[in-house]
Amino acid sequence: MSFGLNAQNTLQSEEVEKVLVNWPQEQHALQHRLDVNKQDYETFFEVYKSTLDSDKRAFAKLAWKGVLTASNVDAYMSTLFEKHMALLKQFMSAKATNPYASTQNHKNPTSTCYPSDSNIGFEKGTLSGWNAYYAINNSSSSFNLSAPVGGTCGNVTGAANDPTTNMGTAGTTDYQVSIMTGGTDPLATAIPRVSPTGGNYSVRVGDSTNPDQGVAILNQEFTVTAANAQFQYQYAVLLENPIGHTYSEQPFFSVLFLDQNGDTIKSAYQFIVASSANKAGFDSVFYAGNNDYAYYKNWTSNTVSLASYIGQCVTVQFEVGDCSLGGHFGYAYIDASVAPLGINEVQDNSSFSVYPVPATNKLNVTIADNSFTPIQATVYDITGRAVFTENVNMQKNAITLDVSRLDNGVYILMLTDGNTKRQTKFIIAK
Ligand SMILES: [Ca+2]
Ligand SMILES: [Ca+2]
Repeated sequence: MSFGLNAQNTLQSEEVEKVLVNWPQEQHALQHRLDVNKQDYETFFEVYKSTLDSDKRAFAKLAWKGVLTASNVDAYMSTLFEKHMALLKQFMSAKATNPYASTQNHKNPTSTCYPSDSNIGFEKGTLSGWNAYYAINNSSSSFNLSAPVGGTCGNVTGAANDPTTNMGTAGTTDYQVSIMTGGTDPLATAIPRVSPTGGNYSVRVGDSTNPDQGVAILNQEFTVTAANAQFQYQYAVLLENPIGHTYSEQPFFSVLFLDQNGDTIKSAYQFIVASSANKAGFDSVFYAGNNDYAYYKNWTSNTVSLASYIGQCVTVQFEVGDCSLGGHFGYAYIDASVAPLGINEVQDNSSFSVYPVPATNKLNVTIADNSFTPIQATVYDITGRAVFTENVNMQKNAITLDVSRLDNGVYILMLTDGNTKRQTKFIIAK
């Protein structure tokens, strides 16, 4: 940013206007200087919007008062630019420590890997099948949660080792993780506490203002099968908006899927912080307790394909945290469901050629990729039921399966070499 000198040494109003109008472009220079991608930059801009806006107002004020002159404005803007650069660097550094970038650090001790999903939509009216934990948010310039305490919830409503908390309604006590049976959120009354498409029960994860720095974690570890390979979760979230907190210090909502090694499945990862009212899908509501606003998103649904993890014990984990500095809350309502591996979800592996189409008694698959030597085949019907599994022996880059026992229809063939699984569809017509 450079100002042309003018005779009076004061800034001309049109020059000030030009800077204000160009302010976003000035900010974009930051993005390019640090080579930050657009999505990260937009998140940065949302999270630090209050600081960036306030700096813009301060500039305008000083310019109009004549404090900024042609001789000092370039130095002022340069200092401001450096300040914003430092903020952006801090943001990118914090991002590098969140679970999206780091692996193996989010697996909590769970007692049971269920052979299939268990009470996944809470329709038993309990937390049976689920584990709940409580942790402290110690994040500062990077993400840091204390070691979570807790474990299986069993047939009771409430998280293990949860502190007693107050949740909106005077005189009531609640848990870090609680079954919801109806009603609306006490603060954002537009939010039903049970998902409109989630049956009779949902769950609330997190707390209001007490205790401070609380992080609630709810998870389930289960074996992915063709019958539950499409995992759908629904959430409605409320995150108070603290001014002047860094990215990693803010209340957050996070959904993680962990593979059998505890590594984050990155394609399914979601992390949301309270940021600005401009955040897509969010509305704001006044929170009298802190004389500020909370941002909320009403029930939203996401579907995650776990088709590549069939046979693995995966963990689905919801985490909702207060801010790390103290009094700002975060909590969410959550529900979940599963559906069979859908025929439409199956991406035919590009290295496979399947013939004949349709097949009658024999199915042949040639495999163009030399790095994949299948040792086992499993055939699923369209409901996700495994019809048969058998060992296969690849000869001349091809396998042949006896499919004479199958009725007419569309099927999914899953081949594994012991490490990876690949899939394709085939049709039987006799
Ligand atoms: Ca439900
Ligand atoms: Ca709290």
